[in-house]
Amino acid sequence: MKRIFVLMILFAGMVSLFAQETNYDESKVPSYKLPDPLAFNDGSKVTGKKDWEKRRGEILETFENEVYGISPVWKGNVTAVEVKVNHNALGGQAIRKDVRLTLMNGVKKLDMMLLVYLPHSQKPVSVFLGYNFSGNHTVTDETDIPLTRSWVRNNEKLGINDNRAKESNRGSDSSSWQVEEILKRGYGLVTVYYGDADPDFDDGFKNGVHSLFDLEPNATSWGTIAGWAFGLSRIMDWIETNPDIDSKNVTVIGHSRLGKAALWAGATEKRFALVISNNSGCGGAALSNRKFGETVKVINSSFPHWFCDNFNKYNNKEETLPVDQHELIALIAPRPVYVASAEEDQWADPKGEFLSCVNASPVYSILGENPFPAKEMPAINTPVSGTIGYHIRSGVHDVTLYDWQQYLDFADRHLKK
Ligand code: GTR
Repeated sequence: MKRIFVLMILFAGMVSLFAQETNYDESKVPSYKLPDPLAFNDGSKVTGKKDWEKRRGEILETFENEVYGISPVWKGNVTAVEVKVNHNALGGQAIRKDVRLTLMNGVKKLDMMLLVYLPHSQKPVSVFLGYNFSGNHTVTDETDIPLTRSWVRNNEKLGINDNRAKESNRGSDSSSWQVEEILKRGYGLVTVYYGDADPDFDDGFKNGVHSLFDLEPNATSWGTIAGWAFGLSRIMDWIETNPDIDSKNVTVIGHSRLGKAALWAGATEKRFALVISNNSGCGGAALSNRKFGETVKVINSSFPHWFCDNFNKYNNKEETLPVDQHELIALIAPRPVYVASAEEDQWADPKGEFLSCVNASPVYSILGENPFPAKEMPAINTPVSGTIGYHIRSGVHDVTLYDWQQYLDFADRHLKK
């Protein structure tokens, strides 16, 4: 009884925290001045392409120290075992591989199970690489994809109440993946359950990829988003050794919290040729300075493990942030990046996501890339693109066939196939 009471008070506290702080009114967005990606920390200007690498280093370091934390340098190795190969997957449309990747750092090791779908092709294929939310077995309804053995979030809709994946969950997330469409367009897919890389709960930065290192936690310790990004880099290590995949044309993609991870992976790992952020919102593509929808304080309170502890300094003080999220996109330049919003996903601040593209554009221009062509939000379901692409789709927080069609078109325009 006492516990229920405490829980009720906690819940009421959370509701009032969110109620007080969530702004959905454009007229209440404070006036703000964004940090200039083309000005060095000492105030001097980036005058051309030659200055960019140095300025990029400054921005990256600030994001590491103040937002996502510092990921350790990887000196370990990655080995892979093809646990199962089916040349006749999805009714003959694809080759499917279940690959166990083992990350080893001295005696410490971590397994990640990859689900790989490749079109039948005479040459190495360009792939989309991204984490899934509920296990590889939820990506298609093939009955022999191993169920994840990792911790999964309890989910009433999926009937999960013991943090374990269930047979009945097979295919439950297939609409987010559109595997047939991807294959039809000549691309492959590499996906892995995000909890294999780092389980999504606060354990003081210890489990998942964190367990591969002996690091004392401090204010700049890498959070879970950085951990997920690190996992994507290790998958890239394996991709580079795989003759079936064109490692120079890998797109990293993620939805929501995993969109934040995809952007940070794209920023920290230049081997990713193209980056896609689907509805990534606060701490992803959305500008923090707008304080619209989810804010820095709210995200740090709900998900203390996603960012480094220093990020808490900016709770309700976004205007003091030395970086904002347009600079996260700028870190990906000159590589192509696509940001997608959804009209009913106001929590993720679609306009803030759009404005990040607008404000990252000068960096693309100075590097000789096509500028972002819009200054005002485009109409619903009307993509705009230069080397940065953007759309706002009708509907809710999700990844849909429409989103995938835009990503595939964008990849066709920017990648070599
Ligand atoms: C929400 C969170 C968002 C977003 C989302 C998701 O609860 O506030 O930042 O990441 O989860 O990942 O689905």
